[in-house]
Amino acid sequence: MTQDLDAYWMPFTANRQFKKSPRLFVKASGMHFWTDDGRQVLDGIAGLWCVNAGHARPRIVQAIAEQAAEMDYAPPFQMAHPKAFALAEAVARLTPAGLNKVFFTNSGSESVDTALKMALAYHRVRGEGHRTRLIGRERGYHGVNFGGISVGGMVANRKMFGAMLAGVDHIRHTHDPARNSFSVGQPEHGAEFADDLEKLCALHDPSTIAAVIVEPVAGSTGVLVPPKGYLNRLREICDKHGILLIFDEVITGFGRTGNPFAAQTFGVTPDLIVMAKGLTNGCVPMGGVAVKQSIHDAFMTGPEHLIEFFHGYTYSSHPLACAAGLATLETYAEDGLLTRAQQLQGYFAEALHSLKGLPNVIDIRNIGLVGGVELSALPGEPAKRAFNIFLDCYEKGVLIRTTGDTIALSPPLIIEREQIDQLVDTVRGAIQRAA
Ligand code: PXG
Repeated sequence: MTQDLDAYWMPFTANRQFKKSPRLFVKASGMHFWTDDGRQVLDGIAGLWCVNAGHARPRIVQAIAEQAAEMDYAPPFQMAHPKAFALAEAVARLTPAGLNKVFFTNSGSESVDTALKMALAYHRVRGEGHRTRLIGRERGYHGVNFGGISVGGMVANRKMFGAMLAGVDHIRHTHDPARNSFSVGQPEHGAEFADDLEKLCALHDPSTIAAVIVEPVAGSTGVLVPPKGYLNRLREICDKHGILLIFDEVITGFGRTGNPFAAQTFGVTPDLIVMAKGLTNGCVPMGGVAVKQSIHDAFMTGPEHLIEFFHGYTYSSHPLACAAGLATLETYAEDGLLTRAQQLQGYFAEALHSLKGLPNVIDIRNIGLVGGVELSALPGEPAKRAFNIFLDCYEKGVLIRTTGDTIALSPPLIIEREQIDQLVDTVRGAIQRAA
C-alpha cells in the first residue's frame, strides 16, 4: 500500500482504524467487488443498499458514456432536456396510483429535505400556514441534512449538531423484541405504536402538524419491519387530521421488498415518496420525490410566469443521472428485478433464520431481500462484536453492513440461491468465531 491516505476525511468511517488497515475496492461486476490485492468479495449489501441490479450492468454503463459524450450538462432551471421528462414518466409508472409528479435531487438527504419543504409549502399555499410541525420517529434515518436529522431519530447523528429544526416531535419506534423477536416477515404485535401520532395530535393540536415521515422499513437502525397494521393505522390518523404522510423509501424503493415500492408491499399509499439509491442503481448520484397530483396542483396558481416552488439543485435531473436512471429502470424491467424478491424471500428468510440459536444472536428480522441479525453487545463495548464480524466476513470474501450490533444484509436483487447460502454461511462462521 503505497498510496497516501492522509488527505481524505472519510464519511461515516472510523478513519484511524481504516487508515491503519485500509480496505479498498478497485473493480465491481455483477454480484462482486474486487479488492486492490485482487480478492473477489461477494456484495451482500448492494453497495450501500443501492446497486439493486448488480454492478456494471452494460446497458447502464453505455447509457452514461453516451450521455456524457452527447450532452454533459444542461441547466435545470427554466430549461430542461428530454430525458428528465422521460425518467419522471418512467418513475411515475412505478409509484402507487396517484403519485404522478416527480421532483429530482441528487441524494436521499436532499430528497428528504425537499419532501419536508414541499409539505410545509403545500399547506401554506392552501392557506394552512399554521401547519408547521414535522413528526418523525425514534430510530428513523432520513439522511444527514438538517431537516433529515431533525426528524430522524439516530442519536449519534444528532447530538453534535445543535438544536435542529424547531417544532419537530417524534413517535416511538416499533422495535419490540419482548413480543416480536425472531418474527419471520412482518411482526404480529405493535400496530398500536401508531397511536403515538394521536397523542401528539392531542398535545400540539392537529392543525399545527404538517407531515409525518417514516421509513416503511427502518434500514439504518437495524432493519425494523413494520408490525402488521401499523402503517395502515398511521395512514388513517393522518387522513383524519389532514396531515401528509411521507414514506422515506430510499432503501425500500426499487424492489427491495418485492414490489417497486414498499407502499405497494404493505398496501398503504403515502402522499409523498422519497427515493434515491436504486433509482440509478447507484451509478450516478440521484434522488427524487414523487407526490400526489393534488399536492403538485396546489402550487399551480398565480401568474404563470412566476416560479411556483422556490427549490431545486444545480444538478437536479442531471443528464448523466437521467440517462443512468432510464437505463436502470429498463434493466429492472427486463430482468423482472422489481418483483424478484417475492420469489427469493422465502429462501432468503429460511437461510437467515437458520442463524437462530448461534451464540449471541438475540433477534433476526426480514422482509423481501433485506435482513437484520441482532447480536448481544460485548460487555462495555457496544458495536464492537458486530464490527469484528464485519471485518471477519470481509476477510472471508463477503461484504456485509453493521449498525450498532445488528448485521444488515441487502444483496443485489440478482442474487442466486447459492450466493444466499455463501452470504449466510460466511456470516454464520463469523458469528461463531466472534463468540
Ligand atoms: N433516507 C434513508 C431511509 C436512508 O437509508 C438516506 C435517507 C440518505 O440518503 P443519502 O443518499 O443522502 O445518503 C438514507 C441513506 C446504512 C446506511 O448503513 C444507510 C444510508 C446511508 C449510509 C449508511 O444503513 N442510507
